[in-house]
Amino acid sequence: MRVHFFLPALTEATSPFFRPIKYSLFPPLGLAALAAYLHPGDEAAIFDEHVEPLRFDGPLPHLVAIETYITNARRAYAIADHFRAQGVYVVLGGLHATSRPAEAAQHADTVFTGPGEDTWPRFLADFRNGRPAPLYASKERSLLQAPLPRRDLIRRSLYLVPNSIVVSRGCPHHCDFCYKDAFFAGGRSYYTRAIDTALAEIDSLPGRHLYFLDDHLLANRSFADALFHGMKGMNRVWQAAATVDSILDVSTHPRLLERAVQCGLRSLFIGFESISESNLQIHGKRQNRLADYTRAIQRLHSLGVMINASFVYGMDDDGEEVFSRTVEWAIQQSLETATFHILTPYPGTGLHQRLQAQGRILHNNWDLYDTRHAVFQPARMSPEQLEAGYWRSYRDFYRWSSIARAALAKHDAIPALRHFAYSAAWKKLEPLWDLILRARRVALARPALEAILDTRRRPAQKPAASPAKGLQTRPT
Ligand code: B12
Ligand code: SF4
Repeated sequence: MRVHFFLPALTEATSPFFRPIKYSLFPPLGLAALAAYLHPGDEAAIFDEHVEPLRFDGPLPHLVAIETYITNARRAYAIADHFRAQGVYVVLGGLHATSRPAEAAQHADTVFTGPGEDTWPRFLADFRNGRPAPLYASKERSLLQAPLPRRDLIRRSLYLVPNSIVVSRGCPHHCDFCYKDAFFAGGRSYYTRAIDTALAEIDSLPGRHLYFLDDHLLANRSFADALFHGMKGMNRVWQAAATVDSILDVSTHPRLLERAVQCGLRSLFIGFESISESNLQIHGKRQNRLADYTRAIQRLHSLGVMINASFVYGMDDDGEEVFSRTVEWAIQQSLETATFHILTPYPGTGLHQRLQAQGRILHNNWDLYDTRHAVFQPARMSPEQLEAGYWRSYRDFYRWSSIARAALAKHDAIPALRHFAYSAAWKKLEPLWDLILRARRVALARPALEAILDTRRRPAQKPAASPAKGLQTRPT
């Protein structure tokens, strides 16, 4: 059987004028995970439109499987229609198909909702027997028996970070704007791989650099502890994501963070989301307490871990002042990089239900649900003000003078230099990234990334800035 997997791109990623580096970071891991369920005699190929134009010549596949996100849904449907018109069996899955199965069904022979580890092998058996169903809804969630992704189908040279990896799925928290509760509805919404398999996968990856795409790598502290224990001595440098409270939590495994650093943690993505306590409460971000922010940042910095901070604009407590306040706060906290997002009500989320009930959703043009457009009516400003403030934040945070101020706030030469180099490399060198991508030479930048990540002042031997006992946060 010949199976073709597609990750369609949103329009911006294929622009002939400018290619942002962020679309050439990670390979389509979800599709590689699905390909692992095929028989050895099957012929499989993965096509990622973010990194190369799709070609529709060559022998027709027997089966086409397409991953949908909200922003690539329109393109996914066009590709699906193209193959169906030629009689090819087409299936759609992923986040958007999960939240809009009826919409996806207009372009597919079969639609999948939720993660694919339980439904996809069932479908394959049904398909081979000539009895595929129109809908497969995931209910039994586990990674314990899941095979490792078919990385042999990924062209590593086209990605800056080919070693992306997920060792868990979902997250134990319930922020109302997050994709998570909608995607994992109907079953468990947080689970991990077996430690041995996770370590075997890590060990199989060439090079030094890893990027864990897990929503919250520290969510299960025993799992994380065993993982970091096993990674010791592997000589890796890695990046990941975690929540504010997990940085300060010393209730169990009090030296978890130190262990993470020992085995290569160099930068962490943290969803601060807002510096308004009221916003955090409205959106169910209970694991974030404003009072903890500075201590969490200081703890990470004292261990030599850089922070990629994420902020969301347009929550109900946000007025026009939110942009300058947030950017100024981020600079003063010496945050290395920041991503700003416009609050986006993905279908199926609690946020979407609330805004819809309030009549505040402006349209369903999924192309614009890209966290850069205001697709709803904000409470305290106009959609135009929200979009303008969003773009201004990027300009203000990544000005040379801001980068220098944030770096110098470290009061230490090596971390300040690393901060400067890392931050400038992401945002100030975008035209250079564009050239590198066009020349298909992105892999050449990998050693530089590893070197910047690994340049750090070693933390002192004594426990670095551990939170005071009386100020412990909740367990995750
Ligand atoms: C890595 C990543 C990216 C990468 C690359 C994506 C890639 N190469 O796969 C980059 C940087 C390019 C990216 C870009 C964007 N992303 Co992004 N990204 C992620 C992230 C962090 C991890 C995805 C991942 O690899 N997961 C692990 C794999 C194993 O799981 P998976 O891909 O979901 O696949 C499983 C299932 O979905 C299912 N499945 C998927 N497809 C199919 C198909 C079939 C047939 C079947 C049976 C099953 C199935 O089975 C797979 C195995 O279980 C997610 C967050 C998350 N945790 O999902 C956000 C996320 C997907 N991104 C998001 C967004 C908003 C964006 C951007 C719009 C951001 C921006 N402003 O630019 C862009 C647009 C992307 C686009 N093409 O439209 C949102 C999507 C919201 C939504 N409802 O669609 C997420 C959920 C982040 C968030 N919390 O909001 N992203
Ligand atoms: S902590 Fe992050 S991943 Fe978890 S529900 Fe909240 S936004 Fe989603």
